[in-house]
Amino acid sequence: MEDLKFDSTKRLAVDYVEGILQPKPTCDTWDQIWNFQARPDDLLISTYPKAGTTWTQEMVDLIQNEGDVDRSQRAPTHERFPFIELIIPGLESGLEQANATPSPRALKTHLPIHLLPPSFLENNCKIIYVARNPKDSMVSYYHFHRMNKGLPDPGTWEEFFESFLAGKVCWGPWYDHVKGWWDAKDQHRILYLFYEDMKRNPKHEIQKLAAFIGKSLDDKVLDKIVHHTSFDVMKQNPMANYTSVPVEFMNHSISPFLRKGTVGDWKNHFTVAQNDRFDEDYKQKMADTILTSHFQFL
Ligand code: PPS
Repeated sequence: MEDLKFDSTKRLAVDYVEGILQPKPTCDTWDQIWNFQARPDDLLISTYPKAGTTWTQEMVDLIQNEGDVDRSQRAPTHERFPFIELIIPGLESGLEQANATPSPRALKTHLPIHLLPPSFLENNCKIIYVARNPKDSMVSYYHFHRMNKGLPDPGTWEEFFESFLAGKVCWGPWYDHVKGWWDAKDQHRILYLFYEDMKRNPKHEIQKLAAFIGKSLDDKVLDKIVHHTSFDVMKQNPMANYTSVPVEFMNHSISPFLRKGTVGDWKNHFTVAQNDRFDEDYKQKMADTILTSHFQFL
């Protein structure tokens, strides 16, 4: 870690790429990210931050490896799935990692669809998108900012609440993100899943993922994958819980990466006034989509 250029006592600065807030190193490398060359057999997992990306990655890896748990523990999540737009000075970038990975690759992004490198859609890559209800996403993102030096200081909960509603958080407004990917899903090979469905019936969602990936798995393997991707088991798995990331970057004693893993934790954070304000704003921003019927949190 000696040649690390990232000063972990400070947080990364942020800037904008086409109106979307991003960590500054991502903005500075934007041309390369935009020109990233996807390969036709790439599988991309795309989410707004904190939607259940890591959970889905673990499911996908175990599906691809037919439930082989030892194989899924070959490396931490962030090495098994290069995060294409993640640039941390002094560390191997997501682009470098992806370019060095042999096919077939499984990759991660949080980019809104209009910032997705065009080669993914040009190559008709399979894409898995996961959405989580915005109230729980906001709460999870707040705690993640607290423990992760790669993101700005979130300020108080009240301040972060306002930033989230204004879309002034990294990767931009939740609303445009989920709607943009939803609108694209029928024109491209996009499987659109929901965190709440994964909680309610993980086996069913794993079956959907397996069918999309093109793997036929027997019931015993499916049950094994359900078990190994449960919150409690993943929380203890150092290859899936981000504890392999140096504490200078992610401090799990402030807030663990696998924090609660529940639906409805927003009720422990939102005041009545915040909830009213959120619902009013949500109604306006989501008036033009049927996607709202999937978020039963109100
Ligand atoms: S990131 O940083 O954007 O990639 O984070 P992401 O993985 O998308 O989201 C982290 C939240 O997902 C929860 N999580 C899970 N929930 C249920 N079951 C399992 N197995 C699981 N694994 C991760 C994780 O706890 C974060 O949510 P919160 O609400 O903060 O607990």
